[in-house]
Amino acid sequence: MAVATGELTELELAIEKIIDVFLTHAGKEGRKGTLNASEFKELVQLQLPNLMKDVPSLEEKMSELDVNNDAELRFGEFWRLIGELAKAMRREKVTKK
Ligand SMILES: [Ca+2]
Repeated sequence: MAVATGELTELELAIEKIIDVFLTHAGKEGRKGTLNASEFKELVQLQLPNLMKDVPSLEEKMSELDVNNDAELRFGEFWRLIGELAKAMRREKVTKK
């Protein structure tokens, strides 16, 4: 797949934003490319306070996402969360109509 050099579309920018947010938080401590528990917690508090306000335990959520059980979230693991939140958001939009 070609890496875009031209001006990014709205959707492309949205994807890029998700990656940027992940990398910013993942790079704060420990391994640069993965989120540890405290990085994950901070990312959720700062960037997902509305969509994740009903999640009872971030520790549980994180271990559910951490499929290889290394106590870190790789981008692929984090991406599952984005997928879940996107589905929930879409459902809400549809039912509100
Ligand atoms: Ca992991």
